[in-house]
Amino acid sequence: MIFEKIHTIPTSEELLDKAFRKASRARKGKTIRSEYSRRRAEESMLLTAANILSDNLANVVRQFPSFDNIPEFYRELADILVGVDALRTNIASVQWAGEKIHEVARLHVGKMRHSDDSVAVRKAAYGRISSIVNDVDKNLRLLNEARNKLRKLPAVGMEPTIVIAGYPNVGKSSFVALVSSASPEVASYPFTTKGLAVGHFKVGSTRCQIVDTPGLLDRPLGQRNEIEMQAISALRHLGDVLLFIVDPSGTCGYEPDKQMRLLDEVREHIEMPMLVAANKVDLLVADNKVEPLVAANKVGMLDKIPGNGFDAVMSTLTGEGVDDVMGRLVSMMDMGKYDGTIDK
Ligand SMILES: Nc1nc2c(ncn2[C@@H]2O[C@H](COP(=O)(O)OP(=O)(O)OP(=O)(O)O)[C@@H](O)[C@H]2O)c(=O)[nH]1
Ligand SMILES: [Mg+2]
Repeated sequence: MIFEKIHTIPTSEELLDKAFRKASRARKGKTIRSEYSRRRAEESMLLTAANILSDNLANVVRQFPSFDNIPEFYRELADILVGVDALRTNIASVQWAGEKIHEVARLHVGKMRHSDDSVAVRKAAYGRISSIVNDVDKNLRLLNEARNKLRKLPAVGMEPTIVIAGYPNVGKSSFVALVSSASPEVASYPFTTKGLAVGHFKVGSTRCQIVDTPGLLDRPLGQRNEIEMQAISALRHLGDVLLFIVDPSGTCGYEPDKQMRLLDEVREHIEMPMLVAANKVDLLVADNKVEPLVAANKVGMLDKIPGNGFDAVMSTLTGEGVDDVMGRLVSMMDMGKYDGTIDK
């Protein structure tokens, strides 16, 4: 994954400590017999510190990929999570600091030649350099925060892909955990899943992926939070087919009507083959003591869904209907026969 390689970004204090410590060590080895040798020692101390600092700052800059050349999906996620423009500004400040340090060091080496107190000149240079580095401390910290968020993004491949969507708490992660190598957190509260997770399964010898997304609420794009936006981004860029899960029992905490409105909205904006599955039918069966399909009908939702209503009915608790849903998704991708193989 493109953001995985970014190392922890040091603070200005860490950078300065390291550079000045190394420079002092280099200085200690030198014997001072004359003013000339003192000046040479001070000069090399200053240049050592400046080189270490500018190398380290350049290294921070180099680690971030060029956001113009990365896949659209990752660029959009980076924008959602940290803001690509803000990231660029921070990177530019750090780059500027590295260049400025070189300039200050060169200037003071020149000054030393015309001064009879090379130690004082070196100290003045250290002061200027410290303040340049301290000035970008906030940028370095922001970049480190960005780095921590970006590196958590899953590696997404080019394999055939199923993306899951639905309201919070309807059983999306439960489904992914059943059919793939991923083991996302499952819990009885909304927005358990806060980012994207990718699991794998196999059809014949072909590796496929399934993307678990955070829950979406039925609300305008502008009101969506960072967590929801990740799901939208996955829907827009990743999937070959979309599994939309509905919880007609309402135990997810959201009325079926609201879930249906979200389904309409997704249909409107996402152009992808879609399968709509009603989950948690075990609850409906338990309540109404009827067969699952009849139970789904009883909720009176089939006629609210454009087209033919639910395409499938399942329970990710009992496992009932899950293979059927996967079988259909796989055939929608023209992949051959689904046999339930999980790819580790
Ligand atoms: N009775 C019943 N409960 C289920 C079923 N599937 C999931 N649950 C429960 O519903 C709750 C939510 O499940 P998750 O898989 O975490 O739901 P999610 O859609 O990933 O939720 P978010 O990540 O918060 O959007 C958990 O308490 C599950 O145990 C089901 O088929 N039947
Ligand atoms: Mg989840």
